[in-house]
Amino acid sequence: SCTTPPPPDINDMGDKRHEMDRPIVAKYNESFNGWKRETEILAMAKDTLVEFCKDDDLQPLPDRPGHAAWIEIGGNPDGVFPDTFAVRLSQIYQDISDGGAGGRPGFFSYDMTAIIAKDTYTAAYEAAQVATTGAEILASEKRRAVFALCRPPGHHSSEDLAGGYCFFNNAGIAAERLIKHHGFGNVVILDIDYHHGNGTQAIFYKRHNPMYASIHGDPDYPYFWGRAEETGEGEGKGANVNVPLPIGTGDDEYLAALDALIANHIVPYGIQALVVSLGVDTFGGDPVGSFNLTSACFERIGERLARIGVPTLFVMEGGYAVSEIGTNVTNVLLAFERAA
Ligand code: OKP
Ligand code: ZN
Repeated sequence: SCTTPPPPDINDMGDKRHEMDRPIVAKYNESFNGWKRETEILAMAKDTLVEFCKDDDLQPLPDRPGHAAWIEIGGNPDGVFPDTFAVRLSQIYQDISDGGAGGRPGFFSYDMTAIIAKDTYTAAYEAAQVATTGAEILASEKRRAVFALCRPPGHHSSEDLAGGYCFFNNAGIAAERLIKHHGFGNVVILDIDYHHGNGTQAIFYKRHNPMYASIHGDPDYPYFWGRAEETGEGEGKGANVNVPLPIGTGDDEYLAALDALIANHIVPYGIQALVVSLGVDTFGGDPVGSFNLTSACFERIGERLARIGVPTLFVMEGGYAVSEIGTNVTNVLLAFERAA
């Protein structure tokens, strides 16, 4: 059955971000191919923000409807959400200005779960900044791994569409940073959130670098994306890999699928850096996801990611079993460090 949890309280997170400035949880001294064997945990690292990714294709649209613009045209100040989605438009309507208070937000979103409240833009922007900072630290300080603790998440958002609690594609922006600013070839965005990252797939569908690879529940949200037949287009052909697994999937089947994905696609691709879209809503007790992974399984996942053997940026996505989310995330990271 489908229970809808309350959306993440973005304004609350905004208030807490200053208290969570960059705790470093683990350090190792040995080196890894000249890279520091150290995972740095970033949480809304406001004081260390680096310039936002300048690449045109990943910039948020300047006229994406914000909260202030919504109020100006008579929208409800409690939150921006559409009453119409501008799908299958005739050529006559190609501009956001054709929508009123209910129509404009529908031009840049595809569902009702990416509501924009007063401080949403700031929170989403800073989450993208945290991911970018993570990419910077990974590359310029040559870390073995960095964890960017981003909320709101990003993988359902493409360049110009918000949805699924996502506004800016944090992992995509970070991957682009590694490629365009640090010269990485063959970056893989491995999406282990329970849900298919349709936004990330869309952004990179026609590109060979980065590869997008996802293991996700099917059939489930976002419903119209994520089948195995979606393998990329043009230069991107073969660099999009979807592994849909049935509702109820447990540890053994999940790990077998992950092993196969790594061995058959990620290693042969010639991976040079890994960006993990780290959702832990695959956990059995998660109220939104419907897999059955145990907390111990997240350690097995961390070990496998470490054995890929490349610089790794973890970017937080989903995870809604609030009392277990900390254990499940740190299980991935600590097992990664032990195996690295
Ligand atoms: C965001 B992320 C449940 C509906 C849930 C939205 C899910 C967004 C998940 N019946 N709809 O990938 O964790
Ligand atoms: Zn998810």
